[in-house]
Amino acid sequence: MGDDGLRGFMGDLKKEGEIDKRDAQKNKDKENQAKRAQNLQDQGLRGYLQKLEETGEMVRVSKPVDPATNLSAIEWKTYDQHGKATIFDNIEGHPGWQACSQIFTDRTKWAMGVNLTEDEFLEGMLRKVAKPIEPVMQEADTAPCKEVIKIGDEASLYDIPVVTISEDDGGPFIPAGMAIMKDPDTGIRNMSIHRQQVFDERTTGFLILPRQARRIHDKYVARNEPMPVAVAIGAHPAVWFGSAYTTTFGVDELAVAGGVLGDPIRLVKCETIDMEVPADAEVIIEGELIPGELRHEGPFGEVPGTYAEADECEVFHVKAITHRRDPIYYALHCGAPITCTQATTGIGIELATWDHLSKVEGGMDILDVRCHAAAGLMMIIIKLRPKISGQAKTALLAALSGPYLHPKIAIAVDEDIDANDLRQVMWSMTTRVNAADDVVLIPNTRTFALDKVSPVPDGGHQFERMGTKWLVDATMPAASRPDQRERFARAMPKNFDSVDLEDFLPEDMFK
Ligand SMILES: Cc1cc2nc3c(=O)[nH]c(=O)nc-3n(C[C@H](O)[C@H](O)[C@H](O)COP(=O)(O)O)c2cc1C
Ligand SMILES: [Mn+2]
Repeated sequence: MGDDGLRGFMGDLKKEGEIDKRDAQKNKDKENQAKRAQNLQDQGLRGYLQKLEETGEMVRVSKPVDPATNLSAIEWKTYDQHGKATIFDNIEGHPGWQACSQIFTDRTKWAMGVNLTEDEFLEGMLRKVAKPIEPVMQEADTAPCKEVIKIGDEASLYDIPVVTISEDDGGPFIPAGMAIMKDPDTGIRNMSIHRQQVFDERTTGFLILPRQARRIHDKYVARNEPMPVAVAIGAHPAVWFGSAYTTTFGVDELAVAGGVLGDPIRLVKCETIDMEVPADAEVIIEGELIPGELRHEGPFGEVPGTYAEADECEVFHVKAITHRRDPIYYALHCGAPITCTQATTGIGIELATWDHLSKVEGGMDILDVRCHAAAGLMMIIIKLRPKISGQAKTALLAALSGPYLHPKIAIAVDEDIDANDLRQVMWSMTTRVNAADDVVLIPNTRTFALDKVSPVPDGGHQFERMGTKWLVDATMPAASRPDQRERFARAMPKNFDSVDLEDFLPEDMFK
């Protein structure tokens, strides 16, 4: 159709008032879209933070804080001494930004984040994880993570309140980036977390341990092509879980996140790379890794609570940064326990172990699994009701040869013990353990890559550690021996179950 023809057609429409109607329809569509956007389920971090604040699980810090000198100690001590997460709304040098920390430090907070009760947490999460839901695409101009877009030289990591975390860290680190990349052979996405030491405005380190992300990176190196990576910071707990969870190679962790959320994760296209990112994220950093480029990085306070020594790692080049207008930076703490770092991987270890144990001996009475953040992920407690003699030891052997290498100490406690309460675990270890019978050492087995006390075998890589696994059976005699079992009952106060403190203590203690 030529110009004249088009004008003629427009003229005809105008005559009938069609254009006005169409404009009205367009406006209505826009309104509906905005309404739909408002009705969309929250897939960001904010709903969760609000919940934490409303339930008293998080404190707000409005006095000025400095990411380079004191933010880290404030959030760590706040959790250590008060059991609470922190949100900072007055960060020196970063007007308009907020930062949150210690938000996933225990099962109480995790359960709140994924809408489960603590009691049903492990089974509930396994049910969700088993049903991944593929993400869906959303228009970029409706995405909160695109409210501010900075490309190329406009983008600066110095805008973000990146924290210098532990005393001897090599510099400020972004430890909570959810890195989304694609397998170049299949185009299937992978999401995982990789610490990034900030070197300058547009360059960071990018540590890739030998897991799936490393497998994908190796493919780009073999092709001699740069690897595009989008790093999302601050999203819904389900997305955070997905990024830390190890699933089958080729399963998109954003689909796992959708399963945990019970709704498809909405994604938007990146500005400078062929990648999709969660629309509701707080911050997105787009960039790439150049094949073969390595740079000195570290030291860094790591999961066990000791330092990973300085070494070489890959280099990430920033191409763009997009974020919300009033962004909240997730200043995750990695270092001496207890932090989100241990408590996030800990959830994965608990789930995998629970699942693994459900198949041992055709199923046992497993009641809880706790991978204690306080022990740097290297200890796991199995709570079970041993039906027959020897069963606890079988469970412990399985727990030490599950999908994760981290636990080197496994302790079995009985049905009357709270596996989350280390005081009760210790009590079981003194009153129910005769070490000659109940402790077994298994030397020369593989241990956690960052467990410094486990030696590296001759000629091995620093991450190939070989140490001693040990199991401790702190259960009572099995249920098949009721007479013997009774001898080990805890001497609890008279009418412990029926006496209610609220009937006797001052009311204000229960507010
Ligand atoms: C807080 C946190 C920080 C992590 N940092 C790193 C890291 O720097 N490098 C790394 O390779 N893995 C790191 N991980 C572990 C991986 O993100 C995790 O194992 C992930 O599931 C691996 O995914 P993949 O199997 O798809 O590669 C970290 C995990 C957490 C929870
Ligand atoms: Mn993966």
